[in-house]
Amino acid sequence: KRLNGDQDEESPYMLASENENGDRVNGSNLRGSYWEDNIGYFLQKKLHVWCQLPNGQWELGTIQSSTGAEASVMLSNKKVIKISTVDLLPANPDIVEGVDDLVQLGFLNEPSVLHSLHRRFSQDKIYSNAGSVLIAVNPLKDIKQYGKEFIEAYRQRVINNPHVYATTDAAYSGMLRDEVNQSIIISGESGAGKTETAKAVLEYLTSLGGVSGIDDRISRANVILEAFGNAKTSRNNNASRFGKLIEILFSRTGKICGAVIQTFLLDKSRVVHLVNGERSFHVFYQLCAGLPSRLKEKFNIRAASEYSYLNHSECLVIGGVDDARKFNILVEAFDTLQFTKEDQEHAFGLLAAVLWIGNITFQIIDSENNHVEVIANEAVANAAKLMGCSFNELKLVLSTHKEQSGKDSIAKKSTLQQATDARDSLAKFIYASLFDWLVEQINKSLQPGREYSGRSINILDIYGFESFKKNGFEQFCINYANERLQQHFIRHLFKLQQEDYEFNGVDGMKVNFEDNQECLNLIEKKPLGVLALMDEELSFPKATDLTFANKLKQHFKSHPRFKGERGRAFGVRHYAGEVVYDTNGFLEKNRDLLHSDSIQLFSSCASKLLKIFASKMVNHSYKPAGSISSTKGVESREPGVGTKYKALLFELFHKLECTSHHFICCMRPNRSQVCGLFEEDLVRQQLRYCGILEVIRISRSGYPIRITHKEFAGRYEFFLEESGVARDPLSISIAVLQHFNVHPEMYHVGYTKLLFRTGQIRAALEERRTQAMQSILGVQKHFRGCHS
Ligand code: AD9
Ligand code: MG
Repeated sequence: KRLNGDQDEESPYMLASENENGDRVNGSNLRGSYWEDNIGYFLQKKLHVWCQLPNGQWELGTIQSSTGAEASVMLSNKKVIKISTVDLLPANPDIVEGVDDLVQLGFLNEPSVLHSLHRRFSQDKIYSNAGSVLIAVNPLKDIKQYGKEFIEAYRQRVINNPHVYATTDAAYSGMLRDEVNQSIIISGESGAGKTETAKAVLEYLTSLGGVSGIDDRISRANVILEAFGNAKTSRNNNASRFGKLIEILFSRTGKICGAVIQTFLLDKSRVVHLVNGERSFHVFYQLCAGLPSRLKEKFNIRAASEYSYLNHSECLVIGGVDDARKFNILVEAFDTLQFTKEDQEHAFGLLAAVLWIGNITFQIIDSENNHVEVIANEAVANAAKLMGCSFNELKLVLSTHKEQSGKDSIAKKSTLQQATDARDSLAKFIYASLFDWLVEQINKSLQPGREYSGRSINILDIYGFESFKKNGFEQFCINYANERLQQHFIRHLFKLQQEDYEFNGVDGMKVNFEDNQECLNLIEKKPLGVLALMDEELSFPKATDLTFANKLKQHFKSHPRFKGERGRAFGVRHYAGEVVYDTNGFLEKNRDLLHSDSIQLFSSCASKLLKIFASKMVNHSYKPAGSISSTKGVESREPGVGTKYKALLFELFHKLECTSHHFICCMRPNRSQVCGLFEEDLVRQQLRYCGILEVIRISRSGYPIRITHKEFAGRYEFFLEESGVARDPLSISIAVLQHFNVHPEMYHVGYTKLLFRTGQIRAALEERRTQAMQSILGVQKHFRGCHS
């Protein structure tokens, strides 16, 4: 019935949808009262119901008898149980189950949505629409629904099922039609399939063709970024360790003519420290396995197992991945993007330098003061050679540090901890600078020419929400970025929509959604938020991770999103679950200090790239976090990494604000990264925190398509016989709708916008418009032909 859009007075489906308006996610408020009126109908028609068992799981059953507050229900295994009607929810008939758009579910409740997704997943239908949001459940296997033929079918609209290609096509068509830039925003926890989805988006867009091979260059750029920016974690064999926004630029004719890639906070600590069972960035293993022997000899490259930065996690290979082959693909990508062979060699040389730096060790020379010196071995020699400095220069930088004494700085011998930190900082700096340099070079190669029209599609793919046994500064930053993304999602799908409805005089569009603003306040509020307190510690020389943790506990002891833990730990109740962070290393990572003598060393190195990196530091007048700087006489402290990251995230989401949004929610089907397994509790958790039921509810009861009168009138006024007569856009919009006899039920006329219940009217108008344009062009061509 619902599918047809008409409603039967007697049908319980109508009662359900009416009752549900404004109900909680799992529909718990509706349960009792709903059954008072409808249980007889279910009993008589033997309709399915959902029963919540004591373990929280929902199972299908049919009501056998009822005493009002209690019912006897036969489950699918023929077992009959007695259950309170509070634990029952109406189920949808089989024909409605597994619908493409969850908005079409007659009964909207959590078990129905979950069951529908599960059923679709078992049939390899991993994509479903939830109103304007595309849900993608990671299949963890090749579902054979990608590639040229599928792209063409979606492009020609031969297939209309939900798919990442359909969403991308909607973005592309929207950009051309409305001349508004678009964003495809991909969310989901680690391992949910964001990066693969982003690749499918790119595949679709690049298939549209590009100016002078730019499409191929964009695809290959992704190969480089993945090699240098992804790694195996315990949750994902190809986990992104950086966030990226790719902006695809288009020409007037809708062809790709360039791209801009922006990256966010690389997890560079991974270069020097790995958790057991995880790997460093893929490129290191690819280099060791695939470098041609001439370069292997030149850089003294050995097997990955010989490098301390790689071997300490006891995980050197990923099942099914051929690192040597991947290295060849990487080199092909470098070639396509026009990196010179010389630059490629420089980059590989620096990777080798990082590996050798990791093998540098120290020995104690003064046990009283714990002072150390570098052990002179092949590691120092190789590292110095690859960096283009002398053995002694490198030794000196690693075993001494400068301390400020009044206006002077004095060189002091380092302790083992100081020397190890200096060594690791050097390695992290080289790697992170190399990554930034690569992105810069890639962007140069993707720069558009004069054909760029100003139109673009953004693709956002960041690292997903993470919660490991041990979580550090990196997880804190990653989860903070995901909180920001979640707020953007909530803002666009709920807050702005509701404001729009209110402003345009549509009542009753309130849905309850879980707002994560409170958690964002905990992290980013000034002067009292975790980031601000972390920066405050930069000014206390005696501050430690423990004093920082204690400060947090003192300030946030009654904050609903904060949880004090023992010792150095603290917990945050994130939108996607609670995470306990160990503050060990927080202050040092927030400071991210690079000693001035290291910068000096880089400037004097023969390596071309190191020289470039050092000059960047000098040109950007690098100031260590926490140091006092003065602008126009006002003194302030240099912010730490966390605060700078916050500014970057603000800038990113601000940039996306003025674009038209397309959300894709990726979901992890199980915890074991295996195909075919759908763990309902895990998917339920993701459905809840993404607010999918609320998204469906607002889409179902509302007007998901909203166009300003100005835009609508501008595009369709020409259909009117008396077009061109000076009239306000609102009157023109109404006249157009009346001209086509659109049923008033299908739309709402707001103060600034027209609001539509479905996209059909817009699509039909567009089709008419295209036909009209084609016939005008045809006539013009005909006359031009006659003329010549
Ligand atoms: V993280 O936040 O970067 O840790 P992602 O990006 O969400 O994470 P990713 O795209 O890397 O997850 O997917 C994880 C793995 O799932 C991939 O390596 C594939 O093996 C698998 N995957 C994901 N999407 C698909 C798909 N559409 N088809 C087949 C897929 N396999
Ligand atoms: Mg990823």
